Amino acid sequence: MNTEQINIRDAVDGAPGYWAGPGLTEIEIVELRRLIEQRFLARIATIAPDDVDHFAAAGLAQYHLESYRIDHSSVWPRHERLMGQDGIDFINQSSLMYRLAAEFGSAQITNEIEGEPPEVVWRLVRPGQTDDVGPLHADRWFWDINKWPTPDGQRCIKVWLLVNGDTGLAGLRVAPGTHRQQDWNYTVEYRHGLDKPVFDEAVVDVEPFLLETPPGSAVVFSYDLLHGGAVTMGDQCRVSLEFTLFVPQC
Ligand SMILES: O=C(O)CCC(=O)C(=O)O
Ligand SMILES: [Fe+2]
Repeated sequence: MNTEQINIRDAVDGAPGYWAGPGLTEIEIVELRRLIEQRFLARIATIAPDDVDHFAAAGLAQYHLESYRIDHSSVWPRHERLMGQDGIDFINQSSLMYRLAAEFGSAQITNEIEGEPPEVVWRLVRPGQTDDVGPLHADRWFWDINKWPTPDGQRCIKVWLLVNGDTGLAGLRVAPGTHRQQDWNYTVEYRHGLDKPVFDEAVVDVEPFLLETPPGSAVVFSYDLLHGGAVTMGDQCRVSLEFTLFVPQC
């Protein structure tokens, strides 16, 4: 489904449940890559100071060739993949945020816990690593399970951005239209400090597909849409960014 022709709000609230298209300009994406790499190398410097040069030379795209030097899953829990204030300011001033605020009325980056400062999370998905992606889910499930509140008159939508990766070989899978059906069965499991939904996509009649997202692409989607990461194919890491927005209720 080509959603690029429709405006973002109509696609998210309409039949597809998502919009995919150009999100950031080339100049913006270069700057975003730099901001993420800075965070990435700062973390490496604290846990493997002698290896920083190897990781710096490989860069984010070739991180998988050096990741044997560290314990990937313990080094990169969610709280170690947060953008700093400079990254949040950058997103807030981006062309995409202006467009979203104009289309939805207002758009405010939030945290997954009300009252906390805004959060923007980046993600590294290495080629061929099935453990680097999670199962299909709707983001609303996390809020339902954890009883996170939404301010009166507001609702959540999600923004996902591709920073690096091979188009058609890496990125996000979506199941169009699934935001209209909200009675999915999932179980809850405590993992990485959080109650998380566990869903078996093999037992339901949905056909998620990988979106074609060149770097700089944005996917904006309903909090009820079933989606998930795709295992990275090709020979470079997928780097993406995601954040939740509070926007006015329809
Ligand atoms: O990028 C991924 O692998 C999953 C992203 C996701 O679930 C989200 O952005 O809500
Ligand atoms: Fe998600």
